[in-house]
Amino acid sequence: MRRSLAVLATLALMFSALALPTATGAAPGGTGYLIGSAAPLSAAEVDQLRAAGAAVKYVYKNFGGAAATIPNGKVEAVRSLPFVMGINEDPLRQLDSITVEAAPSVAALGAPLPVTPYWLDLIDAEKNTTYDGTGVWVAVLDGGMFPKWRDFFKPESILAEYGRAFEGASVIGSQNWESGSDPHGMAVAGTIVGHWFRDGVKEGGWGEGYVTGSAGTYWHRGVAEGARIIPIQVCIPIGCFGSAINAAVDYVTSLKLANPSQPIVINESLGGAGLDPVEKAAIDAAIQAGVVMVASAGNSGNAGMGFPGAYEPVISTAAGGWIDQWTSLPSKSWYLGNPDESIDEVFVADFSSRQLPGQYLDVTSTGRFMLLPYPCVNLYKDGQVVERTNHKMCASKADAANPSAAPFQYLFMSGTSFSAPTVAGIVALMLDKNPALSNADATFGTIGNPASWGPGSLEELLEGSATPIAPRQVTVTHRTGTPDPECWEMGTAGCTLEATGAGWVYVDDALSAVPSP
Ligand SMILES: [Ca+2]
Ligand SMILES: [Ca+2]
Repeated sequence: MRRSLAVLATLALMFSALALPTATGAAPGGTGYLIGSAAPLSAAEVDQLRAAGAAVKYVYKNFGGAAATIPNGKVEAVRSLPFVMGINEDPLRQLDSITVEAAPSVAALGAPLPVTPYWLDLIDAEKNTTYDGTGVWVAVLDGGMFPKWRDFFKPESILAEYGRAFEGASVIGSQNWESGSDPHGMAVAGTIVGHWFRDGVKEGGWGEGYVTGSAGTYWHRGVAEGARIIPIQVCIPIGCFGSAINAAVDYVTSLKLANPSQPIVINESLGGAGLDPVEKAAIDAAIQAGVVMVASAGNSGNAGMGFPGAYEPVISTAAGGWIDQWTSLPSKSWYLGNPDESIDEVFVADFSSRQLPGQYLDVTSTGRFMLLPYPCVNLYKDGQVVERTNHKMCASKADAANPSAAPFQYLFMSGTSFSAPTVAGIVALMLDKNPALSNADATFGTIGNPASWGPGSLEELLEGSATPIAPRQVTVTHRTGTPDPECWEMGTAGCTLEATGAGWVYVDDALSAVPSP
């Protein structure tokens, strides 16, 4: 099954800037499928799949199932094999960012930003000076990174030796995580471990002026700067195939089983409709092995959540922001503003997916207008593309030596794509305090009965620490300066659905909830 075409159209526009490292496309004469089985397949069973006509791409190691391209006339032969429990088209997930807001490449070391970005203040990151995620690995299943990722990240933040790329069952060609499909994965990683930020109008995209007030290269903090990112590419410009995501989850599960005392988090800032049986088997194996999985709720508002976020053993994240966003237009200085220490400073974004029956929305965190690495995409101003950068090179930043490189390196990003890594970062802090925490004790139930699913103990600690967000209607400011009405969980039409889960996650409260080991 294929996912939302409307989202695909947007992504096609966004991602047209980006050259794939190799040609990709559907395999001739076949469609990608996920093939379910009760247990990991034996070599003899894989041989039977091949004899039945399946071009097997992945045989999953830690749970039952395989991914393959199968010609239309052979599907029934594969389905009828005695060990095959089910067969479904490879589901296509989409990244949960929404269109971009350009801000000001990065080079040498810089000073820290003069003050904390608002969104870290909004989650009370400043109240924790004890834990930074040291010792925790966060696998970012996303679009990979651009070759110049070292311009943005401290080298020790990225576990390059564990970086991998997995492509969908029906995709021809091989990917390389360092030649990623889009900058989304870098923005997600930057949320967690921080990034270098070069504040300058030349590279700053839309509008004039500086975020900081003066040009320069600054260190832009992340939620868990001691954590280390495992960059894993599972997405290509049209989306993220379930077969590739499952292969990545299987890979991370193997890492965990080989290093049982190593705390590992998976972040999936992506989603789509439905939960495939092989996907559930992959997630269950990972979580039972002690990997903590965090996912975006989705950006579909009242249309409801995406999976895997809606599956209860996964920690799902809604997105909110700061009520004072963009109030200092045309200056971007609001970004370094100082929110009051109150839950009333928070609003819930209208795009953030609401919880529908059979879905589990857990917590809310920042996912609105976060300044993150996002080079080489089309840029928007007031809703319109103002400059296409798809003729520009993405391999290096724009300077005198690289005049044809795309000048725009940072964007104000929004989406549950960024509330998920905010929470993944907070989970990394919790695991820094107590590496034994996990959701391995979650209730996994059966796929067709969401009532049979239950959260694990780490999720319960996180939710128990969250601060409820009262139903409310507020008018905030959009980046264009126009009023932006927002409402959630009220009687008002369009605002009735569950939007916040257990509430807003504060770093200090989440850490206080963690028992010492
Ligand atoms: Ca604060
Ligand atoms: Ca959950």
